[in-house]
Amino acid sequence: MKAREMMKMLRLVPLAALLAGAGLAAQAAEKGVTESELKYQAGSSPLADQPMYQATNPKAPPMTVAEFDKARQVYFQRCAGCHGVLRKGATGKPLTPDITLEKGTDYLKVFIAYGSPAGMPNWQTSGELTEADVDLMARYIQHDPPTPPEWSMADMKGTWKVIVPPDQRPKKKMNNYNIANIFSTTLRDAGEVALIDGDTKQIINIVKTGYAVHISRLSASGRYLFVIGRDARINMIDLWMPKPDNVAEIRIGLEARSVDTSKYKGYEDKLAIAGAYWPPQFVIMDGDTLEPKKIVSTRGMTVDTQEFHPEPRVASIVASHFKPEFIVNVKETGKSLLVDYSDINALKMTEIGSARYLHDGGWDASKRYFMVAANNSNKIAAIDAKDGKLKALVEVGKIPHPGRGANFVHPKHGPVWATSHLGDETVALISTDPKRKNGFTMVDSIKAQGGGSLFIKTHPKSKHLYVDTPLNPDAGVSQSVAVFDINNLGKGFTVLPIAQWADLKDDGAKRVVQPEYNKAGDEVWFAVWSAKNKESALVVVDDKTLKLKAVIKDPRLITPTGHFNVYNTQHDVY
Ligand code: DHE
Repeated sequence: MKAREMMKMLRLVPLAALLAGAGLAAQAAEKGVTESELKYQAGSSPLADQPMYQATNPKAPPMTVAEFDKARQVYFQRCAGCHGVLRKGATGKPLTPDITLEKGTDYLKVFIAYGSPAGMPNWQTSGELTEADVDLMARYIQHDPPTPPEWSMADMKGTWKVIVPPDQRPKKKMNNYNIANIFSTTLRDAGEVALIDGDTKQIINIVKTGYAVHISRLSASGRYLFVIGRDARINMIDLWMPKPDNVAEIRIGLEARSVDTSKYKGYEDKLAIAGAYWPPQFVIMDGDTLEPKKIVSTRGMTVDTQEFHPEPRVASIVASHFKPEFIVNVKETGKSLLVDYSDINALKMTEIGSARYLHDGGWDASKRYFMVAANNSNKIAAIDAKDGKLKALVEVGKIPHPGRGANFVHPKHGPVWATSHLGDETVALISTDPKRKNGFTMVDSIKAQGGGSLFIKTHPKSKHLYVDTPLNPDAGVSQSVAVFDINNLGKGFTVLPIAQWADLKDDGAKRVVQPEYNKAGDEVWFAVWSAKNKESALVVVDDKTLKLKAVIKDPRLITPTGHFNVYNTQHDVY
């Protein structure tokens, strides 16, 4: 390794980390980001278990097959989330051999061991990887990246199961549940969802779903619940059954996060759509059975530098209320695809470029504008679903992360849509009134508890705005939630000690995550999320009094994260 380059690099590594082998938290603080933020993107990928061919680069340090295999697994468990499956870079830097060979093993080892101020975790000094692992990884990334297999129509059909065919399903609702107020709660590390009766707070059923299940969405009618796991498995649950359960399932790829269903008049419950992280593609399915109908690749050119990207992951997907269209937001290319599903054999797509990397988002109150976070650009793109155009690209705080965001009427600015941020403590309010002079600009930015926020929520019947901070490194902040009075935002916020109210027996992380209203809009539910071997709970708050209303505990509630009220999710109420 060139001495000058090594010296330059060492200056980048925080001194404290080099001297003391500082923990992830200390280094994260020096980098101005939270510890959890560093880890957030680096969640384990199900691709670690896929067979892949070893690609040997003769210029790279040699590796045995066993070493290559081990390194590949570590890569997909720890690194692929930021650096990409093919190492072309995403929130992390590209790590293709043209770059890594030039750097050499010693240089790469220092980076992996100690991290970098740009956000790379210090894998060795934090104790997550051994010195031998670091050496292995430094050699691995100098070889050509192995490519996971594609996932074709035949692969999809091979995993497709219609557990209860449509003609054998109930003809009417066969239970006494108030379906509109059921909550589907993600039990992340159990690979299940809990269906909870929002009225009685009793668990109706625990349904087996995909690995590290991610989100739930509803069919237009509210009868079917669609759940997608990180392993790209979709489960379709019929809420009309005496005990709601799976009626169909399919794997649409090897890794995924998003699913939705057709909502436009005349197409209710007709189609479903899911987007994959790998392979980079989306698939349109039959809304009754999940039979795959059409696969579309998202590989293509990036919005800004207009370079080919081989693995643009599909982030959020939403169904338009204005046209028979799905809005498919593609991360690495920074493009929103308006997919006209009225004739899937002559598929028409409008491509709207905005900024990288598109992630999550939600409708404004009129449901005309889809507000999607371009989290690496610190911007929100407003996609006009009626005119099929980019309405605006609004500069907000650091790493916006809205979930679906929050809509309310601001006393001075009128209708606004709000997002909180992973990277700072602010909440950005964007005017969504196209008639106002400052429409589609950030009209205010208020301060909540801190960075590490993932979700924000309000309800048309509520005067409160809730902001979570589950990834804040301070336990006092990650275990509580901030509540604002939307008629008096300047007054500051009240802190609700949600985790303390849960009164859990273990000393788990107790991260308070994702406020979600009940149908009536008078209760707010929170997950108190601890590791899978620790007790977790759901906490229900009375929205009027901000007092504790109920704690739902059950040994089956393992790692609850997101929860989705049927009515609010079905009708995009947030
Ligand atoms: Fe999520 C939504 C991707 C980590 C809980 N998450 C989404 C969406 C995407 C996404 C693309 C939007 C789907 C849509 O609207 O169609 N999430 C990712 C990741 O790539 C990331 C960063 C890392 C990973 O490995 O998965 C990630 N997400 C997390 C978590 O760590 C969370 C907190 C816990 C968990 O269950 O894994 C988490 N993500 C959620 C939730 C939503 C979500 C609860 C739905 C929010 C909503 O209100 O709709």
